[in-house]
Amino acid sequence: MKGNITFTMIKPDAVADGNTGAILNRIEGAGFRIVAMKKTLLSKADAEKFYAIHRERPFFGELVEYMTSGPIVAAILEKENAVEDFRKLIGATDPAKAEEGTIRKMFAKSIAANAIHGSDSDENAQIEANFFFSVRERY
Ligand code: IDP
Repeated sequence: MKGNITFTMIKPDAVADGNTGAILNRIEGAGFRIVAMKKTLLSKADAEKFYAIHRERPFFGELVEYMTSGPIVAAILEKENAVEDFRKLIGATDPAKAEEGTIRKMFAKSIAANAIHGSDSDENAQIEANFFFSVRERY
């Protein structure tokens, strides 16, 4: 069965550039409901834990540095088929390869500073949502 929630972060470059509102507008416009949301600054330990799966990748240090370079906006989103539909809405990891009209095509600067995160599976959506939000923060 397809899950109904996904997790997103508007990444430091997009928040710093003042694109939070425009990105949230596209997310809601695509039919996602915001279940929980917060603006926060990741510590190095937070970023290392969140991206632990990429620990051995050559870009890991760069990724942690970037994700801790400024505040992010984290949110849980609800929609039928949330994970897959949200990945379509944000587009490919590398904005040069992202389709027209996707959030990364519109707002990402590079493969590293790519504006937004979206969970890649229902299981990871739950893990990532639980990393940031308690049950009492979800409405
Ligand atoms: P995804 O965010 O589209 O799921 P992943 O492969 O899971 O892509 O990579 C996680 C994040 O790591 C990307 O969103 C991007 O910020 C960063 N990243 C991925 N590949 C590279 C790279 O080759 N150089 C620098 N950063 C990268």
